[in-house]
Amino acid sequence: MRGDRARHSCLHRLDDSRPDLLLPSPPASTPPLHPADLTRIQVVGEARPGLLTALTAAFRQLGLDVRRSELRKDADGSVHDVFYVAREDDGKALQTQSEKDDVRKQLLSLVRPPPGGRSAATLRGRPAPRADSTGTIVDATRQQEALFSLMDSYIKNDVLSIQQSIVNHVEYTLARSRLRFDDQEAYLATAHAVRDRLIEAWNDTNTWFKEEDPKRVYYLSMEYLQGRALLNALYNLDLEPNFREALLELGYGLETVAEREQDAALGNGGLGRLASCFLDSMATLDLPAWGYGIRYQYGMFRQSIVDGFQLENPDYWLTFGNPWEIQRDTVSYPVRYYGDVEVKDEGGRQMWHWRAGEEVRAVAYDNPIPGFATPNTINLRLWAAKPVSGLDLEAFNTGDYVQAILQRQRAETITSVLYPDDRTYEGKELRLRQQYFFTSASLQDVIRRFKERHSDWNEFPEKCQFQLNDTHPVIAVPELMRLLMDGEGLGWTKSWSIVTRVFSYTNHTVMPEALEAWDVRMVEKLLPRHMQIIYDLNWRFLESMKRAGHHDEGLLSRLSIISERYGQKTLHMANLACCASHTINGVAAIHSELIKKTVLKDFHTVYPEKFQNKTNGVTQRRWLAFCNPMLRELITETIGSDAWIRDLTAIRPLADRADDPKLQAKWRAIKRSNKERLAALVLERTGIVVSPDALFDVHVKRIHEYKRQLLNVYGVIDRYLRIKAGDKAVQPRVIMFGGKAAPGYDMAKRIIKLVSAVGQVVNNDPDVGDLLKVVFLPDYNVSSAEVIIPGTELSQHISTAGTEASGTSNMKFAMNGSLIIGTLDGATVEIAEEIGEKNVFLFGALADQVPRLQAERAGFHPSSRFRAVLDAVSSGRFGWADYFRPLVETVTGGRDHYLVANDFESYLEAQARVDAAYADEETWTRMSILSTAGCAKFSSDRTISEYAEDIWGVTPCRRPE
Ligand code: NBG
Repeated sequence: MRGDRARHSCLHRLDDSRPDLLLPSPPASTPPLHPADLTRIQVVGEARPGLLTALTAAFRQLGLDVRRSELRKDADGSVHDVFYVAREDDGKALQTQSEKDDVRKQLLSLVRPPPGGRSAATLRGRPAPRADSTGTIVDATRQQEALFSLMDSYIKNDVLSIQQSIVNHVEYTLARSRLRFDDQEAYLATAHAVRDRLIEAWNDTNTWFKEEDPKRVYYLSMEYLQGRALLNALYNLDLEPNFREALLELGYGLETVAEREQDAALGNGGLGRLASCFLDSMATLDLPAWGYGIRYQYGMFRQSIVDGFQLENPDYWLTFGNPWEIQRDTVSYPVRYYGDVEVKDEGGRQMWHWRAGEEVRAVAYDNPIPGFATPNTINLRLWAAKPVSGLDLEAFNTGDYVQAILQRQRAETITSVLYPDDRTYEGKELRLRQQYFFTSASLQDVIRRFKERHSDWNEFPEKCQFQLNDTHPVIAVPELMRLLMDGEGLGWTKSWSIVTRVFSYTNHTVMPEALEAWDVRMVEKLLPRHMQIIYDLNWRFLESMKRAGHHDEGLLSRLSIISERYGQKTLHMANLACCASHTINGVAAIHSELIKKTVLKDFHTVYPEKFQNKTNGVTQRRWLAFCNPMLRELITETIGSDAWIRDLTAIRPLADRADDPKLQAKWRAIKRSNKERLAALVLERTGIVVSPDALFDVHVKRIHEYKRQLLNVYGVIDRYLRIKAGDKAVQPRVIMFGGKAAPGYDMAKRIIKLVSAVGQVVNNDPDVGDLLKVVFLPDYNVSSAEVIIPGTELSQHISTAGTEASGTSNMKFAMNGSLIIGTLDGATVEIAEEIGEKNVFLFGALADQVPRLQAERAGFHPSSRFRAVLDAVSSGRFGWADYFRPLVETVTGGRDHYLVANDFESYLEAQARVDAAYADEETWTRMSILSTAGCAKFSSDRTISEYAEDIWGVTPCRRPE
């Protein structure tokens, strides 16, 4: 049961001055039972993977403590297992017949008859007489067995057992002395101890899925922004208190140890983090789901700020090894590139043979993803590229041995680095190689799994669904066609009918430049067979459109998967996705409507029924319950239940208490304490001292013009100018920025420099003091977000309306009681609906006004305040006037595509409302409580349930506990 603390004893300190010198002592609270008090249960049945864990779980559920077991597996595939059990509570054996029947029934449901054809296992409790080996129960009372140990059940989770796991890993995994290990080693050993427990759950879940063979969903994503795993796993497995205590007694703080973990940053931003939240929800909801992706050796670059400029440092996150993954050398598939295609007549049928020019192997690395309050742990399978085994003798024989080795090594570069551009698309061959690499390996893996149980391909769509996370994995479409036709020998029609029933596509942006498109010549060279399939597919698709009555040439050419301009052909992945997918979705209501009118308009014309909305969500576990433990306790105490951690709709009643002064006081105290933690982070990362008395105003996300960090910094300058002009009545504020700029994104980098330069001036101006501080927090990532978000009072989501598909940090901030200043864009629209517009500081042009305002911007006259801000920048008040010139020019002279000047006045006015509200503690706290209470909709559990129901048609598959 959750929350049940296992009994424990501990490792004693021999000498307090040497906290690392430890000696085990026997468990205190396990009374040594006389064997006569035990019941002997014998199980005879067919051996199968997971049987033992299922049996031990069943014992646990029945309240029976297995004190000893003897396990035997025979060559004929049968097991003869004997368990000696006692009641957990009073230690007595099974007393009544009905108790025994219960146990018998439960265990029998898990056992199949042994292969020899004998009847199913018979189970009887004491005091049945000991029987022969036919599988009946033997009375243990007459057995004189003094010493016994528990073997082959789940690893125990009492504090002592945990300590032993940790110390064992120090010695046997890390090969360090158990008497001396540092924080880093403590982390690694702890992680391994958790991993052992995860693997049990993960193995059993996979076995269960295999046995049940449900319809499964596979999430295909180039990015996963997992962040740290340790605390999340401990909370999800309900092991946090015992691990905390175990470590404490060993002399280590859980938080300190957890801090040593490197973020797994295999993603750029929102899209990758969404994939990670989805995995958490899929596991928690018991869905038979797996994630597939790439095991990059270098994740998202680490950002440092030197003299106000962004520097990119490589993130070689695997330096100290990664305890969370399981390398599976035996799970590997060939992935091929280049070469040519030959067509042969085979039995009157044309068969295509791709003679590839290069082959690499995709090797699986499995990452267990535990669900919360469920025994299920699902899998994130990431692929790494390795050279093919076996030597290319020809190359080696030509004499250039070293060159031949280097050539082989090239394979590994495929998965070496994550592309750090989140939106701008560059047609780099390596990226297409990556996309093909992971989708091909994933499809081969799924097909292998399918074929283990099935031979009828018609069943494939009933067993396998694939979600395409943006256009990145869309090359999976022709790859599945190829695998079915060239690999499995299916015809075109049948293959296409399968393909169109298994894929669905999520669009994450309306920016046309982010929709991937490839130079056909490049694809032809890299994947010649796929390009053939795409040509064929496109021709058939356009013919089908004509048959369906679409004859408009313009429409047909816009639908075409391949376009041609000035003799150059381009392959449009979004078109391919739309034509093959049974469902297409946007990620917030406004976004799903917009794509129908803009980037996917033509597909909406021809396939209106394919379009859906699935508003994004975030996992309230990582993003509220775990990163904000004090607020978790307060919420639970206030509404009298922690059910909201599993079902966020249960948080709604919190709203009824928003005016309660006692709750408000506690609410404020928690925010205060989280602000202090954030202030400490600011000091550590920037050397800037900020006062927790000021309003903490935060703008963290990727730096992008459409996200309008420029609007914020111009607002900061206006505030500074007002203070300088003598307006000292302003609300003291700390304004923090954070986020990475794509390395080649010049404007974004200039914005970072401008923030730093403004901070330099403002923070050192004695006229300003604590009235205003401006901070650029370097290296924003998942784990810093876990500190920043709980400590924030106001967060900014101020993209030009219609440009942010959804946003997900808006949800995280609101959950943590941060108020939002924002435009009616992305999911902020729905957040405002849920928590009430008057509890959100909304401003700016609406999405449907934006196109007109953009068209009219040549005639727009900015306000005098806006002009004063630009003058300050241009005149060099913050230095670097030349470097900042493009930042001024981009919002003047009729350019200002993102309407910074247009929205400026309205933004300042909203900020003035913020100041006024903040001055009234009660109003502010009330709004803050209502923000948290209003977030029920924004759990990724809700989002994933909708995908499961409306798109994938998959249902939960929970393994028995
Ligand atoms: C991003 C959007 C966000 C959205 C996330 C997750 C890309 C291409 N898109 O608004 O910009 O929240 O996807 O859907 O990264």
